[in-house]
Amino acid sequence: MIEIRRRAAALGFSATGIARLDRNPHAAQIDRWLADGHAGTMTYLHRQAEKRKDPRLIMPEARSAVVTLTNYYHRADLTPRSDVKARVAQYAWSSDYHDVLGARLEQLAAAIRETVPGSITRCYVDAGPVPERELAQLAGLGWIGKNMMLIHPEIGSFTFIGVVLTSAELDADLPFEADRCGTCRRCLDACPTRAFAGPRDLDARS
Ligand code: B12
Repeated sequence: MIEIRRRAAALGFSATGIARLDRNPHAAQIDRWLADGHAGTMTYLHRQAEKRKDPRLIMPEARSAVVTLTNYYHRADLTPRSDVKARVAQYAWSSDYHDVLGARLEQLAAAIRETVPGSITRCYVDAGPVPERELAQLAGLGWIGKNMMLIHPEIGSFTFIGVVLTSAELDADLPFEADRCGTCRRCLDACPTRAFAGPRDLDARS
């Protein structure tokens, strides 16, 4: 839907794609990850599992997901310095993204309702039971790297994902099928807490 993409770009989203809502094709990965205890103390992830495995359960009227990326890369000098004891991740350098993107997503949701009269919408950024990376890959926005990050081919992985679920039947984008990580494993080896049990398998207890 060209109009929805145009409105999303005007609102400042870095990229936008559309996915049809279906059962999560990687539902088994969620079960395995939880069974291995890799969610640690995040017990809410166990409670939300059924909805992550089938996002249609979140909002029964929903047919499509409009998925947005927002670039938060700050182009800073990231060379490790011996005089610095602790570093703050770049995603936390700006105002709380839940507030900033939540408000922007509400504006996009209004544009969707305007474009498809009678449709209903619900916005999510990080806090809900939505499989956000999965939906972003299905919406053609990038591939899921070995560090589990959604990687956009041009913007990279320093992005927040925001999702509007809607009852509107929108034309979906093609999923991003390629896995561009190949044999590279630099992210796995660089992880300072050795948190990866393997590719696409982060143990949050590490
Ligand atoms: C719980 C959580 C965490 C936990 C656990 C992280 C994890 N790897 O699961 C902790 C606290 C550690 C964490 C850390 C971070 N998080 Co976090 N987190 C979440 C949250 C709330 C749920 C993720 C979840 O369900 N994990 C369980 C796993 C099993 O599911 P999954 O990550 O979606 O992975 C799916 C794919 O890997 C897929 N899959 C598996 N194999 C394959 C193979 C192929 C070929 C394909 C296509 C798919 C596929 O199956 C999985 C299930 O669907 C999401 C928001 C959301 N609602 O989804 C944000 C989210 C994933 N986090 C985000 C961010 C920014 C971060 C950090 C970078 C923050 C920071 N700097 O510290 C780190 C990155 C850590 C990492 N490498 O994953 C962003 C990621 C954006 C992006 N570009 O990917 C999200 C989407 C929030 C947002 N709205 O922007 N996070």
